[in-house]
Amino acid sequence: MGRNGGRVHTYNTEGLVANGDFETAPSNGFPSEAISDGPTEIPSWITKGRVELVSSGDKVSGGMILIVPRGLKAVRLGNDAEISQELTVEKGSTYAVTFSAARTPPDIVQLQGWDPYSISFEAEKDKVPLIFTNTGMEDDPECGPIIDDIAIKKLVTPDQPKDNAVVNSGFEFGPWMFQNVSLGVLLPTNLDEETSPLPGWMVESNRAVRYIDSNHFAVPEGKRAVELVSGKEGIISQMVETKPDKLYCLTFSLGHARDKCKEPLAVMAFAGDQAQNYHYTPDSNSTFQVVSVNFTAKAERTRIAFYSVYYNTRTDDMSSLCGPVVDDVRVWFSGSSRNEVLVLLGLGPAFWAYLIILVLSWDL
Ligand SMILES: [Ca+2]
Repeated sequence: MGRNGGRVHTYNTEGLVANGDFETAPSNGFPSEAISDGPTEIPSWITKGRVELVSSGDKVSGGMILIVPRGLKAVRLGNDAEISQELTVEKGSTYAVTFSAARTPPDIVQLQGWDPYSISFEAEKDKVPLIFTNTGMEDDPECGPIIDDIAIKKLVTPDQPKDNAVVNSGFEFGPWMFQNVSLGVLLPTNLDEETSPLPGWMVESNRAVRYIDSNHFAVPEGKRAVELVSGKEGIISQMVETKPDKLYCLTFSLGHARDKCKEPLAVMAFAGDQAQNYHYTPDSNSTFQVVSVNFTAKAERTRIAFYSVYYNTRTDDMSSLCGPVVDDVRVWFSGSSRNEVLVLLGLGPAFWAYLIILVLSWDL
């Protein structure tokens, strides 16, 4: 780890940044419950303004007891306060930063007051500052945001398979997720079009979608999927390569995350000249169904996009946002034999491999 006196580069590539969970004790110990007047020392971080280390179990505004997602400590940023540290990265690579944030008093509309988020950036230098600033001006300085669990992951864009025009079709490539955090990660609107915490995909609306894992949610394929939690305001999309005037087939898994989300669940799917909504009506033994849409491409690139038709909430608290799950998105050239493709799709996902080989051979 470069502690032997040599100048060994330690790249931040995956996992917590230095003291990203704020559990490292300052040199003179953690401050006592009484708020000290002096600046708080937080190992590995540079602080500006009123930054406090808070502890799980502390009383926060409104008499609520603070619960920290992992470990015992987190930081609260007062008005205009800031924490920063320098990350060592690889110039030209894209990274996602995952962090948990809560507002005090906890907003009951949010899940348990805490939500993990992820944003992405392309490294323009080998050293980049990571800065969290509270730009809010609260009347009560105790109402500043609390931040915890800051992690980084270098993003890799997967190779595109020959039989599918969709990049990262199963959402398996994405931001860092903590194994024991059960809330998924919210992906807000992309800061710029070029980078996304979900390689290949864009969150192009003003509300977030949730990236979920199979440890805590029902996921149709692999270990990751996307839950559309913000109705029409949470849109994921991708531009896929197509040939104009050719017939294509879009298929995707439409599922229930098994997170007590109140039905009905439905997605609106867009592909080329098609825009249709699909209700979740699976077989009794499954948490998802496979939906297919035939469309004609109009250009060299075709936008495929999904949003939730409804604004769903969980049945247990009637306030936490949830929604339909989308996974395993595929687009392929379906030649001219539209009817034959439809018949084969009716046989279900077990025949995927067969179907794809068949379509490719038509293409030849
Ligand atoms: Ca998946």
